[in-house]
Amino acid sequence: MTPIAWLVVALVVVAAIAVFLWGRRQGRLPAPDEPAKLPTAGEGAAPTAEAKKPAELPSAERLATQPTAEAGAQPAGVEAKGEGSAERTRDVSALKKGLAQTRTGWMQRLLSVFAGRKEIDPALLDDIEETLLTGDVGTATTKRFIDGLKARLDRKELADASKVWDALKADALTILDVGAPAFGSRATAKPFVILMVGVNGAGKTTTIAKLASRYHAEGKKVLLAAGDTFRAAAVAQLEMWGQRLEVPVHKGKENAKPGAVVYEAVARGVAEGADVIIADTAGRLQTKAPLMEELRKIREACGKASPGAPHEVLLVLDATTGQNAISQAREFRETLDLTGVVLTKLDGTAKGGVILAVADEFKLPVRFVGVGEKSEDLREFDARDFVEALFARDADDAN
Ligand SMILES: Nc1nc2c(ncn2[C@@H]2O[C@H](COP(=O)(O)OP(=O)(O)O)[C@@H](O)[C@H]2O)c(=O)[nH]1
Ligand SMILES: [Mg+2]
Repeated sequence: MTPIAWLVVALVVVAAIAVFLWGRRQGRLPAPDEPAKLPTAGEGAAPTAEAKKPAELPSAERLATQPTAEAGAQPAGVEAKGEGSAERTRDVSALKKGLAQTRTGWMQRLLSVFAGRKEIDPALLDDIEETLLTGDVGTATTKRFIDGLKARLDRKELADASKVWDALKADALTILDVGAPAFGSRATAKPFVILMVGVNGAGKTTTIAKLASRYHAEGKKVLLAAGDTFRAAAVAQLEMWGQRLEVPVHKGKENAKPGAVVYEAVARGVAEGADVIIADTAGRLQTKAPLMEELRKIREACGKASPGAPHEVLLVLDATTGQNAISQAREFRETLDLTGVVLTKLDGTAKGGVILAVADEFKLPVRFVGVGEKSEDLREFDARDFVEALFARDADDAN
């Protein structure tokens, strides 16, 4: 070859490498500011082009590959993201937006307890205690925070008020990181079966749609089970989402029992080679049958259709219901072997402290938090990101 031909070949190779690197960089860019909004039940059934396109979501693969956090070890996801990584910064700032009400409401109030205080006077702990209680943290968890502060004071570990703030933040992280195996650590099962439970209006169906959208965008074969058979509207709502997300929904014949519908759905998923099956359930029954009994049957039906299923049983709790969420968790946990909690509508509360109470009282891992109605507003829970976002002060934002 002539020198000119060599030069042309070299230029082509350099250009190809540049295009490849540019493409990879594009793939890593954050989702656009205004991504597709998930359809709501009231929006009519006609699928729109916008809704058909799955919203850009963080990788569901990450759910399955996160390292298992052992009790007392670093919170899940720390190794996956790395200290100060761009991904962590992005997650924290998105969470801050979602937690805006809590941050400007309850957390601002907590921060104001410290304003102008350098010394630690006896009234400081009283003020902190009162503020924690107003944020839905609950009496037991508030006591745990205050006892922790007192013990540090006795050990003379807290030189000034700012150290008290840091101690609260550290204790919040300890409470939220319950040391459970990462979500999806059993996602190697095929099909991976998720059972969604919770009272009516908590956000089960919306969360299912958000999760389905996430897995679908990852190229996973998803099947939804319409296990909330007691309200025709509930089945219709799930079907509408299925249409919009282009994900099949298995529904039963009229008057079919929810256990039977979920059994059929899981069996169908096995036969069709589905990767993920997400089952919706009722939150309240019009019949005399007790809800918990029905849910137990649904759970058993999953295992009959696919041994080992369900791999995750997620309790969906509405953060705006405060201490009610705690009594719901207590009730559901008595009957069902829950594997985690989804806390929805954190964007709709100025308190937000209930998340600490749930994690502390039940030692149940929070798997996802809902901070809005768009698909990317379902955020995979990371205790460190969450605490950073919650305890961020304006001064921290300047960093
Ligand atoms: N703002 C906000 N609304 C939510 C969130 N999650 C669910 N919702 C809304 O809560 C309402 C009830 O949700 P739905 O999924 O039907 O509850 P279900 O009865 O448990 O299935 C719907 O209007 C949802 O759009 C969230 O994270 N933030
Ligand atoms: Mg529903």
